[in-house]
Amino acid sequence: MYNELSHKIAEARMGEWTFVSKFLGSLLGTAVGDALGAPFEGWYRVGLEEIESVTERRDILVYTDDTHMMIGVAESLIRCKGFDGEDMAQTFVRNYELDPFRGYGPGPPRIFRLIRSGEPWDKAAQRLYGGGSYGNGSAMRVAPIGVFYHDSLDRLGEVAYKSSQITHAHSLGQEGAALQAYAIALATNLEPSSSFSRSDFLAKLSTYAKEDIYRQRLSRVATLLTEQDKAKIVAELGNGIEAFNSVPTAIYSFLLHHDSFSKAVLYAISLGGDTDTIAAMTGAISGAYLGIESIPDSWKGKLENKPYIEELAKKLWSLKS
Ligand code: AR6
Ligand code: MG
Repeated sequence: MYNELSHKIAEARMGEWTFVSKFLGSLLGTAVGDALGAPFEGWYRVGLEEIESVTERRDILVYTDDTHMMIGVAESLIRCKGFDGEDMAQTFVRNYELDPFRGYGPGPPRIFRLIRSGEPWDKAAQRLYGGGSYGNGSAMRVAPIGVFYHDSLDRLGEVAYKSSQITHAHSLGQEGAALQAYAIALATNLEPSSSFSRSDFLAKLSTYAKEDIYRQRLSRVATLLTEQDKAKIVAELGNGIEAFNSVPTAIYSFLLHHDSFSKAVLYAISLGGDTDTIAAMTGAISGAYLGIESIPDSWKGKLENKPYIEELAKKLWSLKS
């Protein structure tokens, strides 16, 4: 299978290679952003030199639950050749049980136990936080859905909501996942060498958003693109663990530095707070736009489990071609 895949990729025409590169960029972009941001989770703000020196001193860039769950999303999409809620839920449970110490938020392990004891995959998450979680846990893992459904935006929305339903049933958690997936799909569809209109990008996302808090934050993203003061960015867009306090911030970080993967991801981390997740989501959008070549070799080369994540991205792509 893998040889066949390598052959197919080698034969891909120029235009197709761009898509392979974007699938790789978004999945590895998630993992690199997550691993780079992880040491700074909970910091108030982070200096750029600090991030670079800590990263240089590390031999392996170890990822956290963000990437661990993103891998589960990709595995299930590949196995089922598209979304299957039951399979994705069981994949999350299996992966968690094999490797539980990845820094999971408090909610998902409780849901995995409910599912393990027979609770249906689309019901278990409603039992948490009186109506479901609005944490960013379903948005942080959504890159495989964003790239896989980039050519079918209605289906993308439906799948993003359902995939969120497994662990994050609150409408704000679900919409956070759908907006992040939609931003990745839009970035996948853009030609990286040509300039694009940031206001068009935001207008498309705003039309897609139904919840007031997302519409309001997305409208602030446009005006804040000229703002230098990081305290103001955090005050207006957030840097927290809630989806509405982090998805707009990731979209902002991407748009602010749309021509550079490293600048976008370093900026996201510099804002402090939920650094691994905001950087993972920024990396997913930036990698989907700029492709795998935009991620510095010094980061890619040290990423834990890189060959496996690459294999998943290539398999996802090959299902589309
Ligand atoms: N009401 C009040 N607080 C809530 C609600 C709610 N409806 N929903 C979420 N929270 P959780 P995650 C708060 O547990 O989203 C890792 O570090 C509550 O404080 O569903 O998977 C990753 O790197 C809850 O504990 O987990 C991410 O940063 C918190 O949001 C993060 O965890 C997280 O929601 C992902 O966490
Ligand atoms: Mg986090």
